[in-house]
Amino acid sequence: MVLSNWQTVHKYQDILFEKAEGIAKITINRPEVHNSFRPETVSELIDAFTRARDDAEIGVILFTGKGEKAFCAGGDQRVRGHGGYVGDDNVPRLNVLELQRLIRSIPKAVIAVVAGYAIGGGHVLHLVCDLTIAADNARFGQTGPKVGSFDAGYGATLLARTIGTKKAKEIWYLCRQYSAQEALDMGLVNTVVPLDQLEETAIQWAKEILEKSPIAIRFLKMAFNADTDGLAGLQMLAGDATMLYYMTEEAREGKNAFLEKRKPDFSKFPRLP
Ligand code: S0N
Repeated sequence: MVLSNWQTVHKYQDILFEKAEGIAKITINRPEVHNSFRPETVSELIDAFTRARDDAEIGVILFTGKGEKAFCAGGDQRVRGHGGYVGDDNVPRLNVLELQRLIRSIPKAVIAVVAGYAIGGGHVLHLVCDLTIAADNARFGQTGPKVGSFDAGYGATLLARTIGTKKAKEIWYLCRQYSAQEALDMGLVNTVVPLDQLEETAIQWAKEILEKSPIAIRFLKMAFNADTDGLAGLQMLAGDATMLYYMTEEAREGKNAFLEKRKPDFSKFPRLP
């Protein structure tokens, strides 16, 4: 099923942000450079993902690239300067790291929808998404050591967690490209579909997730983060536990007692095993 009722949520220069039926679609719209990102692209992505996170109507986010040739070819090498990628403000930065953290911390499923190249920093962007649906023309790989860069954060460590350390080292040390089928075989993507079925498959997966309990999905995602992200991951999981606690009578008793200037009575709440 392809949705025909996508509505533009917000207009940007480098990206598209649409939504329909509980699904957000965020698209890098720079096909002329294989959807590589400059600092402004990343700032817009951060803004769109933040809006999608805060929109209670949205339960699943699809992240994709315009056209069939590339999901994203990483940082725009034309603006790589001394110490980072240089935007209109002339400040070098690596703000894509902030975007990686944001995608992981959004308590909703984020699905990378990959046609063509997912290379360099673009490969890391699909990696940090919860799921990846690949078209049969997708190509995966890292280029860092070949082009004078590296992502030793999630780019290396989460890759090792995902496909194993030996394979992750091969990908980074040799800078080869891998087909969609090879990516599937190594557990780097969830499924491979014909290119012309990419979007409809993504929507089908999104709709299946939307039928599930949002709090269950939220806690599962945060538990996966807690496993990989140490105290920062635990903080996200704990934050969600607090959110749930605020919804209980027991937590409300504490707040109400304070506001009513009385001693809280927690005796009526069970101490379950
Ligand atoms: C993807 C490749 C293999 C495709 O090859 P193909 O099919 O032959 O197409 P091309 O003719 O090469 O490309 C089509 C047009 O697109 C332009 N283009 C492609 N990629 C980029 C890019 N990354 N930047 C700018 N332009 C790009 C081509 O130039 C061409 O345009 P025209 O026709 O006008 O010449 C091939 O394109 C390829 O190898 N691309 C480069 C891939 C790459 O090396 N990416 C950068 C890797 N590094 C990062 O992504 C950095 C990430 C990052 O920010 C970071 C984060 C954390 C820590 C560190 C870093 C860090 O700085 O590394």
